[in-house]
Amino acid sequence: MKFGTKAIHAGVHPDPTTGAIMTPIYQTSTYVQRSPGDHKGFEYSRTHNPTRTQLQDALAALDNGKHGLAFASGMAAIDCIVKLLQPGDEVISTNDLYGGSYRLFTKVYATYGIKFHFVPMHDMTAVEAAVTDKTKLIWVETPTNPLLNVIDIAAASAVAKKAGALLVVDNTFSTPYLQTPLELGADMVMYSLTKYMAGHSDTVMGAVVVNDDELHERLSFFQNACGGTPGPQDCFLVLRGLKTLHIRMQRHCENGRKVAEYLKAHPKVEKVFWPGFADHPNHDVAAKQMNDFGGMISFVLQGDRKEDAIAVLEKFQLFSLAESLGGVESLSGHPATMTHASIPAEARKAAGLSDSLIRLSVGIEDAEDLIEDLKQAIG
Ligand code: P1T
Repeated sequence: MKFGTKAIHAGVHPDPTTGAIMTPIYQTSTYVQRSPGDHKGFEYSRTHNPTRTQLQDALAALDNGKHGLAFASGMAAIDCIVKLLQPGDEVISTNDLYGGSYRLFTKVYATYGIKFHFVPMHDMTAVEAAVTDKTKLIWVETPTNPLLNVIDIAAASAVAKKAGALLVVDNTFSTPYLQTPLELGADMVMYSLTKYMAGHSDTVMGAVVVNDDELHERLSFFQNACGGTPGPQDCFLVLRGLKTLHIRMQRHCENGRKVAEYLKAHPKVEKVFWPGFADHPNHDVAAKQMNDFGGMISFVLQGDRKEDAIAVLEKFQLFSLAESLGGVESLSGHPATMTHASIPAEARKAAGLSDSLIRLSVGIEDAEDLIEDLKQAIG
């Protein structure tokens, strides 16, 4: 089945009692049993809920994976993955990643005795150098948030396999419309569903997709035992969002290209970060592992001054200044003070994240209007 057909049909089926074509919101915490243990597969909604089951099946199908697991947020999904580790284990993570992931790693799990190495991953040299006999997990985000660095998933998988470590790809920026990491050798794909997957800035959720049965069992145990599960209404909203994922992503990519090209040609813009440019580092890897280049763009103005960036952010009319990304509407952000403020200034600097960086999530409005907004804001 092709992607667009799967986005609409995979994992979901008409309600057996009424024929309702849309997955009902099973707003229930529990399920009646005829006799202890004699039930219809559902005991308690933290463990299983039919709306969530259909979403999990849809997510697995979109990534060409076997098992999907949904969580109350992207962070809850990451939290569940890190729970696979033990004190003394080591993780190698990209040094350019969502600030909340960095915060969870360094402020929570590092205090439990797990060691994190943050390294650049434009090639695998630094990753290979960081491998020890304690390396258990390699954490990749590609393209990265917010610098849009592209990491070679197949190359990372080769390093992980040699090290005997699991490879996770945070696929939030790409979605399975643009890339399917399990097919490139990743063991787990992780999402903030809050973003492109749900697509309408109306819910916070996360997910993990895997192929391996045993890994699925371990993650399901933590999903239930720790309880970071989503409610059925949120699952319904993501199911609805997924039905248009392919159409939205197509337009995000088209608009992303137009905005990136406009910014690149602008005399007041010093640098534009977008993997679709032929001179973007690892553009060839992006062209190989992605179907298109996405709608996330970061840029710095000439002179690289924070106050100039803030002045532009304050002038935007259509690019609303807000955290998050991947919704139908365009958003702008200032990573240094917003989404990445929890990364210490030194670590941000080392990763190349300047205090004047502006991040755009290009929505699916008419591109001409978006460009008009950039024109009036940048001048
Ligand atoms: O916000 P939540 O659904 O918990 O997902 C966390 C998360 C994980 N991974 C990536 C790549 C992300 O971008 C995020 C959340 N990011 C933002 C809120 C943001 O504006 O960048």
